[in-house]
Amino acid sequence: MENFLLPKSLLFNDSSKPPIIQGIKEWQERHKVEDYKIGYNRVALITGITGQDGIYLTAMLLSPLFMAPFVYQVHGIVRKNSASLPILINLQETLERQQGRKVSLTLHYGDVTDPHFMQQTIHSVKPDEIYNFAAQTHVQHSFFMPSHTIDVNFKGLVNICQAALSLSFAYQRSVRIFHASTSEMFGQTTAQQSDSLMGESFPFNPASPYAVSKIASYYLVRYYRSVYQMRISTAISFNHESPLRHESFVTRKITKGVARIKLGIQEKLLVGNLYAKRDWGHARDFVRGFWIINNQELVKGVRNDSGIDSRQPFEDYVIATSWSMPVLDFLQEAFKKAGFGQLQLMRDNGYEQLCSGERVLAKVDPKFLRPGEVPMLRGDPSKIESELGWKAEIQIEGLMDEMLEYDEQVAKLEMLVRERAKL
Ligand code: F7E
Repeated sequence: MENFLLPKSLLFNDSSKPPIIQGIKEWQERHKVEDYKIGYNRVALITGITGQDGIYLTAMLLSPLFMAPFVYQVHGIVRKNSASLPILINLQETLERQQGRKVSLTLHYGDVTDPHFMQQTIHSVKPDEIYNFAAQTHVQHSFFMPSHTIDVNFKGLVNICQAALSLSFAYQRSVRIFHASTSEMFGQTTAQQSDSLMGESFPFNPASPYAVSKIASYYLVRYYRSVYQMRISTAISFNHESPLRHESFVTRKITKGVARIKLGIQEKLLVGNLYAKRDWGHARDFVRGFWIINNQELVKGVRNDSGIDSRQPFEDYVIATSWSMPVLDFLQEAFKKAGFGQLQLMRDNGYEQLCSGERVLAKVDPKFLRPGEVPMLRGDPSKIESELGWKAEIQIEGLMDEMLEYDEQVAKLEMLVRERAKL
């Protein structure tokens, strides 16, 4: 039971090792590159470590068979009231049991919005790599909390960059910084654009305070890179999900709801816009891409079988699967996989509802409709595929299966707890 909260995809083993990391080892042997030139012992600082991406990246960096020849010490910034901390602790204990030794994970309690805290933490940890995931990431919440969204998402990054800059002046240490950007920056497309895949040069047209905050941060990354030659870059990530996705996002809300409805502990799902299309990938694939982007000069050197050219400015990359699906299809497919038949879409009081025979399984509730919606997002990952050798390995089918299986286990546990409470 103690491994219960950890999805299968969270365990990174040798057999799933990406060719590029294997390639680094072979390249190093062929060119007799010594460890100290690349720095195989790395210190990583992850902000937002208890979120989905923070947990997946921690699991990856602390899996030595997967990451070899790199050995990581991971530091994470945690807000005092983070609800996902038990999953991270469970991960740490599981890795330590598997590896038969302590893994190096240190948590720092604080917040990226506090410049003093960030300065002090970055100067004491002296990271080689920073991954900035700390953000108010919920698009709908950003309509109700625009100032908070812009504070966390933009000022948080300013504080990180200023602290990293002062570290580099004080100790002549350059830190690589990865910042998480988003496809929401592309926003609403025109009729002519609506069929195009969205690549790095696709125009921005934000439709929420969240998207605006991320566009400001995107330009901040470019500013630090061009003015201070910082090794900072960003991934324009399309939606990425997993069993650890928070249930306020639509895929997890659906898989969790479907599992609970199947077991009879929930009557129906209340959802918003069923026609928005999203390019849904797996968080496990995305964190692999984040590491590759943050090590892009090394990865390019290995792929070209040349040296490492650290004078090249860092670049930004889109990460996506290039395949998209409407929310309605995800919803119907999830119910079908859970064994519900005769699915049909009906209307009640002007809103859609999904029924199985007579039974209403899901219903549109206007409170989940957004003041500004992004109807369609589909990314073009060709630049990261051709330049850095990244490719999505898990498709939507595998993602949905894993999420449904996990949520069925969670729902069974919930039933057990309810039964015990009755005793
Ligand atoms: O919504 C529609 C909703 O909240 C997806 C974040 O990681 O990805 C995520 O943002 C779509 C939208 O994700 C419900 O209107 C329908 O069209 O799962 P979501 P998101 O807004 O796309 C981007 C790339 C980010 O960067 C963000 O940080 O689904 N939808 N019914 C619903 N959405 C929610 N949340 N709940 C519903 O009931």
